[in-house]
Amino acid sequence: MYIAPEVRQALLENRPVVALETTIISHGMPYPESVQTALEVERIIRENGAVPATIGIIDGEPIIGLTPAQLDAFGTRRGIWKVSRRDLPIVMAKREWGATTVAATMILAAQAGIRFFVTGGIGGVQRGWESTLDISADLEELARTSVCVICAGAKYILDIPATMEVLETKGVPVLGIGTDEMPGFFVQTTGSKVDARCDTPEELAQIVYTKWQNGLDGGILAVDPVPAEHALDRKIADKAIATALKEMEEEGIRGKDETPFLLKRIVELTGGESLKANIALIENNAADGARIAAAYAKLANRQ
Ligand code: PSU
Ligand code: MN
Repeated sequence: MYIAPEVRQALLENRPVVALETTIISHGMPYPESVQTALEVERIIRENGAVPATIGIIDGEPIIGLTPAQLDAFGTRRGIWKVSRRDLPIVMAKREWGATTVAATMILAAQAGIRFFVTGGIGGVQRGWESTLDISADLEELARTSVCVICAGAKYILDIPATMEVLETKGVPVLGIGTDEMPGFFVQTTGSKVDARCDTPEELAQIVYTKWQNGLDGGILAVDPVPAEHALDRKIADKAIATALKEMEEEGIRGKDETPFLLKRIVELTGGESLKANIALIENNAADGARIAAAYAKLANRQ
């Protein structure tokens, strides 16, 4: 593992650091918006008092804190693996390039000593899980790895009530950032309640700190709805999603290819509106994540 000097220094001095993933760059958004957004998100994290550390695997080596040139390569290079927990040893041993999902980014962040991680949305329980058992590895990782993930919820095309049940079973607190409801990625609400609402970064950081301070290992999910002015119109979203799901079925797309396929088709079918929502929500999450990490550092450094 290679940790960029700026990130290493911040960790040594117990200053706030926020991890970022690369799957969203390589498989979640079109180029060049993918890389432009990645750079903007890093800027917002700095502006709000933390050091950004985008994580990816280059020639088999996990890199904690990619340079702008490396970020660009994650947007343009072909054949980059989408890496979740099970893929990590394969990509590392084969010395391949890997874009890390929420699960893999959590693992590498925790190994580097980073406790906060900002992304767009997490994977969850897919509809039809009763027959396919398609449940994102992101949920299992939240159960076992002590990182707080700040995002805009999970796509509401997933089975959200089932996703919330899995999070409950696995003991993952779901904290609403200024909201009582689980947001649905590019829409603001899903009808499922969060476990607690937090109206300030300090309030949220206090719960995170209390969990880990008391031996309750494992992840925490902090969710903030997409800003209202960028939320997708539900009717337009529903129509695009129905079409994309039908095409996915017809083309026989399965497993790890599902989420990238759906995200790409929904961008096309909404005439780019879902991409605008995706960019707005991750930028919003970046500000939250940096502030929460900074509030946590204050608590942790008191001792
Ligand atoms: N959901 C989104 N955008 C994304 C992803 C999920 O709205 O970019 C990415 C994340 O990297 C997440 C992964 O960890 O997809 C989940 O993939 P799967 O559903 O195959 O577990
Ligand atoms: Mn899946």
